Amino acid sequence: GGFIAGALTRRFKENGFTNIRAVDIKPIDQWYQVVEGVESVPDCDLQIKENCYKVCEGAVEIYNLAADMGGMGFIENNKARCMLSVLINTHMLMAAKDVGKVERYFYASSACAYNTTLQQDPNCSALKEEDAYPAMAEDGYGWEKLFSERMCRHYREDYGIETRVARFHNVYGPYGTWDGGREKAPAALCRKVIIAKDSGSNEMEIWGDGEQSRSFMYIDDCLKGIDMITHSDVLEPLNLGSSELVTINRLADIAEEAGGTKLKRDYKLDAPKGVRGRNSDNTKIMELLGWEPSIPLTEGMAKTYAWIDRQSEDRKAGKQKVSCRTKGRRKICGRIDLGSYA
Ligand code: GKE
Repeated sequence: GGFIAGALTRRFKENGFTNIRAVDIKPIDQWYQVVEGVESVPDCDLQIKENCYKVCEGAVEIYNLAADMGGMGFIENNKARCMLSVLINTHMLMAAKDVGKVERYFYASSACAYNTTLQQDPNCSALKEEDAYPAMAEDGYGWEKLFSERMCRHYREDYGIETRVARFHNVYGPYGTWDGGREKAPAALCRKVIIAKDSGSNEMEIWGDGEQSRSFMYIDDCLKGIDMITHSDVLEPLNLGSSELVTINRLADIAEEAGGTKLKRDYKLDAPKGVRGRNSDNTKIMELLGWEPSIPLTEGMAKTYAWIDRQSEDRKAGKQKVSCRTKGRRKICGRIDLGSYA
């Protein structure tokens, strides 16, 4: 029901796979994408162990992209809540071992697992996989990701669950969260340009001084990377990110170019900023898989901007559902009646 998993579900369906089950805590009307012919299981909180056992029964491949997370605006203000995703990751591995017929188990880790002391300069050297240790991960969210990576390794060593792990670097694209507080910078800046144009305010707020740097990976590269890593023999966590480093000011330029405008910038220095500089070193994925994410940021942002612009128009016309935000109620999903979902 989320951004990346929804896109992955669609990709697998289009590739002709069957017996696909998509699971999310959100009610179905808040799913980013509902794919015809796929068993969709809404209202299913995977922090609850019984739910993991229900949805993993008989599974041959498991892709665990479930997490209570978001952009810097969310994870900086919900550190304890982000760590509770360890319940999802623990229960999903237990279920994979006890009730799955798992040949591959993919776990979505994050660049937030990297040592933050290496990310204090916008001209930072790109992060290599070994830079996660000695550990000093992003508070809350990053430490949970690092812990769950290690749990994946030990479930492979001790129980033979063939786990594979990718560290995502800021994934963006159509169908991603674009407002409501969990959005990341690419979607946020597109939205701000659209609103500035709409309202005639001619101004956009940017968190920080805009000189902080990142790389941003388009969703299609992310999907290809997940498929390749899951079906590879790469046992250790692998970077899955673009190596195109840009400042947030440059990202804002690209959002303005997509909107055909130029705005005054209002820098909010006390807003959530995360690390000063972060980029993906793709030496290892190139060496081991002969591929790296390569969709240019200008190309991905043009598609993302156009999609958010349509969503914004739909909402103004009263067509758009509420911004995708989990209401936060924890529920046990009912007995899965395959007939009713299939
Ligand atoms: N979200 C957001 N919204 N960020 C903004 C905005 C805005 O309106 N304006 C400027 N920024 C700046 C932030 O201050 C931060 O320095 C940079 O853009 C990127 O913020 P982000 O996209 O929210 O998230 P980060 O890359 O810092 O961290 C994210 O990294 C991912 C993995 O690379 C995490 O929040 C997770 O989503 C994930 O681990």
